[in-house]
Amino acid sequence: MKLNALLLAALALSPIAHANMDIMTHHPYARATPPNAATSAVFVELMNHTEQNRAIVAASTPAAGKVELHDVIHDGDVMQMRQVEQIEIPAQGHVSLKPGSLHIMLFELTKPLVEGESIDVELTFANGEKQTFNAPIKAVMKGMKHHH
Ligand SMILES: [Cu+2]
Repeated sequence: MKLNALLLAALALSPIAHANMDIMTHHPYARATPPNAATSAVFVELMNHTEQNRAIVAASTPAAGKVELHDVIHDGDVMQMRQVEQIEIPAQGHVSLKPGSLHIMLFELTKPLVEGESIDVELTFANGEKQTFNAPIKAVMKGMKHHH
């Protein structure tokens, strides 16, 4: 705890670190798509280095005409996606957007997502702040796992 407090104090005193490291994005990627696909998804780990709970309320990307925040609910053996109003990141905590769970859903893709390229994704937070990260496009297992 003492070390943490010192570290926080050091961060707070550093204007550069403080300005840029409120929410850190780790291991972002977008799912590569076949040529005619209209949808894809973006996954990322988000770390909240502030003392306030934060929430993503919207996302956008030039690669898609429409973007929604989604979760996956398990109804017996069936996994269904549903839209969520926001994705919360607890103070000093983290949330993982990953296949079979929370994700950023892309609709109306403007072009196929080709492995090796990347897309910019802008997040809008409940407090009005915006943050952009770059997500490399990766080929991952087709669709989400519906069977176990
Ligand atoms: Cu979805």
